[in-house]
Amino acid sequence: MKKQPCNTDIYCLTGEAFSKGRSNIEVMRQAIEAGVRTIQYREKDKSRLSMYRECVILRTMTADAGVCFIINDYVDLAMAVSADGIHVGQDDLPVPVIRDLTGGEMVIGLSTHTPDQAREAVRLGADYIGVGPIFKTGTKKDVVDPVGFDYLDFVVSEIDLPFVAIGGIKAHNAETLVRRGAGCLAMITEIVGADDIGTMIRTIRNTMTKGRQS
Ligand code: 3NM
Repeated sequence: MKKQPCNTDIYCLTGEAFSKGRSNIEVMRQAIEAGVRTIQYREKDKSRLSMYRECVILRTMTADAGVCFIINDYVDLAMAVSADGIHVGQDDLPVPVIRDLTGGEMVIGLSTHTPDQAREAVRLGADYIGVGPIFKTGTKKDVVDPVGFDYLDFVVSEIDLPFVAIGGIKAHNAETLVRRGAGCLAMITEIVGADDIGTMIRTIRNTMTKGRQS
């Protein structure tokens, strides 16, 4: 059965360059231990072989823990390690082509930044969308300008697809996003760059809970 990557509170992406010297494996081990249920492997500058080797290990860790494992960009890598899903951007292979390549069970996520892109994601049959960057972020190269709350509000009210908010999300702004209807928040630097990953995840969870209650 297809996994539901956005059916959780925190969607954690790798980013070894921001991980304070720790490996992706170590950081994700701590995130899984702290209860994160969706992980995306995202590395832009590593060799395909080292990405494959890391993903083999992460696939075992995530499968053992029942965690959803998504791979960014590389359809072949996602298929090679039997990931639960693949996440692509606007300039990648079209969603229906990826669907043909990967077959029925692979979840397909698409990054979107405008209302037109969100509507197109629905039409193309994406399983979920990324909505961002909500705030300014230095983590992604060639990132578009922040979309702010307008685009988030549009998706909450108009788009009938699971989504994950992304871009510059921190413990201190998580509450506001949840209050506006974003149930699932994706983060790189706030989590992988934290001195104590478990404590950071608990802090984010607490602020998200406040957002849900207000
Ligand atoms: N995608 P951080 S923003 C990978 O808007 C990514 O589609 C974005 O990193 C988008 O949590 C982004 O450190 C970077 O800001 C998120």
